[in-house]
Amino acid sequence: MMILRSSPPSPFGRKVKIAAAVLNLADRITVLDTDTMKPDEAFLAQNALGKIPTLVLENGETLFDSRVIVEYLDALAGGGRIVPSGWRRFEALRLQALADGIMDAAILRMYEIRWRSEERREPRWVDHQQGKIDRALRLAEERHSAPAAAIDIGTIALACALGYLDLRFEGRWRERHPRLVAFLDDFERRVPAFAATRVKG
Ligand SMILES: N[C@@H](CCC(=O)N[C@@H](CS)C(=O)NCC(=O)O)C(=O)O
Repeated sequence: MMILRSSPPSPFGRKVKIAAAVLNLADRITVLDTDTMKPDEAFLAQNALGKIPTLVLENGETLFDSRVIVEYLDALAGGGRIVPSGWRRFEALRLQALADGIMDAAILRMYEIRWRSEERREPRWVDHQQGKIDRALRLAEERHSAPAAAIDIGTIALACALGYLDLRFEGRWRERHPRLVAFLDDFERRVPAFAATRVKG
């Protein structure tokens, strides 16, 4: 069995869980809940960065980050399943990078609240991160919101980014991005693992 160190709300962990389900590999992975704020020694030995998701292989090797893990799972499933080849590979990886960027900025906003007392928070920093989220959502609404032709690593990552905004920011993105709402509804219908990995606030 492979071990996935993750936690239920992690959008990057969710990306790996959905990828594993789509590739029919979920039953080869045990998920071990990991608290990155109180990392245990074994976890820090597995990933010096102390970040989730981290995948521990059967031979003891560890893989991180989520992008490397999904590439590995795709290869394990025969290759070219959720990471396409040719130009489509770069389109999918670019969409994944955009969605990961939304998640990074949203997580930094959360950490500002989690790690800093109210009087030490920096509104300009929060606005700087929110600007990234707003621009990326606008681009995704314009260019990447058609119902996914294929379920690949780009559309899986986009669904996870939107799901994280639902979880942490009360789904405020929905008001201005009707095409992304339709994209996510369609994704959820086609990928049961999306609903199966949803956590409530
Ligand atoms: N680029 C990484 C980002 C992973 C990430 O930011 N994980 C967060 C939780 S969702 C984390 O581990 N944070 C703990 C920390 O930064 O110390 C990936 O794709 O896996």
